[in-house]
Amino acid sequence: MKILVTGGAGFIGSNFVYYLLKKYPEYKVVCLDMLTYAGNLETLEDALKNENFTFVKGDITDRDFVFDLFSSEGFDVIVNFAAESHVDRSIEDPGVFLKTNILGTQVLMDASREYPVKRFHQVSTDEVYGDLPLDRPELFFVEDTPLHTSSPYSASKASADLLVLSYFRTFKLPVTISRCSNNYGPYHFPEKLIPLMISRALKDESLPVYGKGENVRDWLYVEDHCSAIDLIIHKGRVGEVYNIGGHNERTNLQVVKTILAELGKPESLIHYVTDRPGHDMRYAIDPTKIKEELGWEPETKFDDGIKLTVKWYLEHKSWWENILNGEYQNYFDKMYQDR
Ligand code: NAD
Ligand code: TDX
Repeated sequence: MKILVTGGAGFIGSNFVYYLLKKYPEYKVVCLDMLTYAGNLETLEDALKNENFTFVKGDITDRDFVFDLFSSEGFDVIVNFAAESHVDRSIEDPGVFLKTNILGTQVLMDASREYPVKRFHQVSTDEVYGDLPLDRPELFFVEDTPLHTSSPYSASKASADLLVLSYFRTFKLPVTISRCSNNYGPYHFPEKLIPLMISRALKDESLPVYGKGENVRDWLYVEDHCSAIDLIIHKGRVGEVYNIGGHNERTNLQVVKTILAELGKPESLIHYVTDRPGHDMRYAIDPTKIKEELGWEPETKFDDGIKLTVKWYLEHKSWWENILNGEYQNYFDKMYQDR
């Protein structure tokens, strides 16, 4: 079995690469990643020592390059993680989100038709469903909840989902889609809430909480996302969408306070800043379908996962400090200086 993991130098893709190499020592894994600001080859240092792993630097929107790669490698399965993934950046500059997330997906699917694959799996997000109100805790996203996006990021992911389903219906491309809730864990880029708060709290810097901090996210430890995708690509039904989430809803303020308690830092570091435009209120996944059809169960509860994550960031300071010393710093100043 030869699997192409696009975006494998990013947060979830790299965790998936390690998951595959460990669980299936006989599989060949190829990672295609352009190494944007969010891609970090250092993350794949250990994978690069494995003879079943190959890294290829390239852009999923580069049709000639992608077709040549598919022609020479002959992939069985494609798992498309490659994307622009940060909502705040999509509000600053939507163009690259549309290019990578929509057109990049099209190029990968066209190549999958030309050089047939057994499965094309699209890694999507719960953000395609929009948000839920805070005062209706009984509501959850199910697979046929209407798409109702808020940000250019989520609109680009929803567009890609529609395109993927159209390739199933029109061209019979054997696709699956997963829509997962917020992930956290090792190698999470420190512009996203949890690693941003850990890395800043460790330096006693202020922690920018948007609005009142009452928005709710449904957190899933990244390894549980990997095990769900593993099940879907091996046992999922083609043409189907699977929601992934573990019922770990927390307000942003609860998350930040948990991190501060774990690090023994004071809550006075919390600093309320202007809200994100169009900020989604609540995400909450109903994972019944993947549980009943494929027997998926998440293993890590939030209270344990956040401890593991804080420990990982404490033990891997050089990984995130290298990022913070680079281009990311300019980005942080631009986003937060007038906030
Ligand atoms: P990330 O930003 O950490 O990583 C994205 C990776 O894609 C990077 O390595 C980057 O270099 C690569 N990439 C970007 N543009 C590319 C291009 N044109 N060609 C090749 N590679 C390119 O993202 P992540 O958080 O790991 O998310 C991975 C996927 O999972 C995304 O599709 C995202 O929409 C989805 N998702 C993320 C979450 C979450 O909580 N982070 C939740 C649900 C779904
Ligand atoms: O500095 C911050 N302060 C803050 O209050 C940041 C970066 C975020 N927030 C809030 C905004 C959100 O309510 O925390 C919450 C989480 O924010 P992000 O980490 O930016 O994640 P989110 O917008 O929820 O999107 C994430 O989950 C779904 C991923 O980035 C997406 O790629 C995924 O599809």
